[in-house]
Amino acid sequence: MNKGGIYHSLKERKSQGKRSFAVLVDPDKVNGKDMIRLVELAIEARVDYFLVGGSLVISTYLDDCVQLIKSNCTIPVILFPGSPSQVSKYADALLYLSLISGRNADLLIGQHVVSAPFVRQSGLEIISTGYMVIDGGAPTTVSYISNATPIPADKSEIAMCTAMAGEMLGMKIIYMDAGSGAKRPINEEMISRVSSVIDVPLVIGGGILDPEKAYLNCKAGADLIVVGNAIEKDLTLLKEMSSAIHSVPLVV
Ligand code: 1GP
Repeated sequence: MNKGGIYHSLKERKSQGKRSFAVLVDPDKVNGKDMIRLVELAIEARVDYFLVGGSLVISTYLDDCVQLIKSNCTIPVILFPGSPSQVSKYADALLYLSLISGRNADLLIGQHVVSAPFVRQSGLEIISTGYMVIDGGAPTTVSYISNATPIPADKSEIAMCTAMAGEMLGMKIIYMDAGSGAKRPINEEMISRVSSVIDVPLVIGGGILDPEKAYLNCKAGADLIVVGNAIEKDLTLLKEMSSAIHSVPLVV
């Protein structure tokens, strides 16, 4: 895929009113055999993207994991790094995350400054991402590690203003995350209100366990749904999840 191609594809799908589905893979949690099975099922289910990363990737498997996916399918691989070390030149793109819901300068810009030469050298397509952590009912790894207070789930106004600010600062996508394994995924009211005030693609993830929830999130305005844990536990969900997301009526 051309440089810029992933973002272009996301924007294109959005402009056609299509919703997209990404499966999140944590390189620490999958072995090679499981990965190949996951890729086979993802092809069958017409998954749109793989996201690879995690808050605490402690393995050296990142390159291997990305290469394994790339050598078995054409589904684009986007890095979702939990730390600046999670860069693999074998991926197609990288979400360059700035934690705009927090007030931790290091995660807003500090780590970016340190990793900038390395990230640029990777040659990856860089997608600047306004990353917003929303309270999912339990402290998640991301909120603990980032030492940042999530946006309360019932404060849609804060989420709206944060997303607007991110877009006006030039971020190409907004990612609202209740955190991996969240007890409560992001509610539709917040998704709908945030999506109504931004034009860039809106990514939603964290604690989505069933196809119905994914469908409702999309109807509320999510452009890209990210699911990790639920798929890890039950691979058969892939197909249903994907069909639900892709069956949402087109909105242009
Ligand atoms: C977390 O949005 C992702 O960053 C996915 O969360 O693992 O709960 O699906 P889950």
